[in-house]
Amino acid sequence: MKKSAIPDPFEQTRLEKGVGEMNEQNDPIVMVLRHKDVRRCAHKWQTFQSGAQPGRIVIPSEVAIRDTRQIPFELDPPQHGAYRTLVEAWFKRPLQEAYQAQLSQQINAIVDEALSRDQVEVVSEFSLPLQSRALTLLLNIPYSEAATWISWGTHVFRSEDDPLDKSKANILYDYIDRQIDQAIKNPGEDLYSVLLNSEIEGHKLNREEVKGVMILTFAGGRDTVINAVTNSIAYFADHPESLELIRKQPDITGKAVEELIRYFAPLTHMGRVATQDTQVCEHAVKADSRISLCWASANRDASVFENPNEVILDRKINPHVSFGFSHHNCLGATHARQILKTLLQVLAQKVQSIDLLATEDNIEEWGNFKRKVGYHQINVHFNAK
Ligand code: EMZ
Repeated sequence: MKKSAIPDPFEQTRLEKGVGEMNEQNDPIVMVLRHKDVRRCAHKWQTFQSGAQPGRIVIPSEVAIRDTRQIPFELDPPQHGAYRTLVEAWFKRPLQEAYQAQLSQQINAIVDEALSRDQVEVVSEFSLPLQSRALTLLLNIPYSEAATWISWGTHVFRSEDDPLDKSKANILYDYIDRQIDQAIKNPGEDLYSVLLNSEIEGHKLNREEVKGVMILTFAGGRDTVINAVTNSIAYFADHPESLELIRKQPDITGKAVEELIRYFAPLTHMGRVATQDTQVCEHAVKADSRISLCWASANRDASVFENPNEVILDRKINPHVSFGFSHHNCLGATHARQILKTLLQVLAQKVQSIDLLATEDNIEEWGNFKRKVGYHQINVHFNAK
């Protein structure tokens, strides 16, 4: 098996039962594994809600480390729709030419720097700075601010030996509080100021609501984007012919991005809380217990994807659920897609091949399932074209 491969640990259970089981912080979870069921349950917000206690739909649950409701992520219709509509246009800005030009400049600079070095540790020296710098565009704030975020490391709620680190969460919370204070004093064109000035159902967004959107923006697109970028580098290291293919057929870049995201599934699953006794695949789900929508498993469902464990860069039909499904589909997806598209273009243009020197896999454990989601560390050498 190639080093960059991401195996599917759910296959057998998905075929045999359709659901897996796990327990996390004394709170059992029924994992929904089939593509059809994942999409169906994502739709049924009356039965499987997002608006439970803040932090509970995240796995591992963050109820012990935060109270602020992330918006619009931890809301259900119809409230969800009102907030979503409010922020949607802002999060579509990555479609603008000027945004794309700046992003391309940033990614060119990171790749140039990587090419100039003997060795690069991709997670901390490539993907993390790339993600943080790109986030300055999404927030529309000065580039220099990225240095602070880089110093936080790859996850804002987790540290190396603590999967739920309250002191780390507080660093983000205090930081956002200070930024909101500044935006109140000196309003600008940044996301904080825009939110503080927005109205919903006749009232100005309050501080807690602004925080809710900002925390989601920082947390939701961090380890996910870092994993997607890192896994892409590993993939191209193992598959120089794929880089060649994109070089020769740049038109497939969009499809290639979708396929890599399907295969990587940077976020393994997301929870929901049952509002009533119900069932999934004839498996009982009790009121107030959790299910998980397992995007990673649904993406390998052979009844939907031919050769699901292969990366087929120009895959024609690709209804993957890596960005979730239904009304809660990822708000940051436009930004994430643009990052990956630009990365692929720049790599194809400037990089001949990538040597894998050393890797340490990041393996998640969910009950009996062990899933590789990315790397703790991966050292490579980039060879210029
Ligand atoms: C939450 C979540 C959102 C959570 C789409 O995912 O991402 C996780 O990484 C965070 O820990 O708080 O934002």
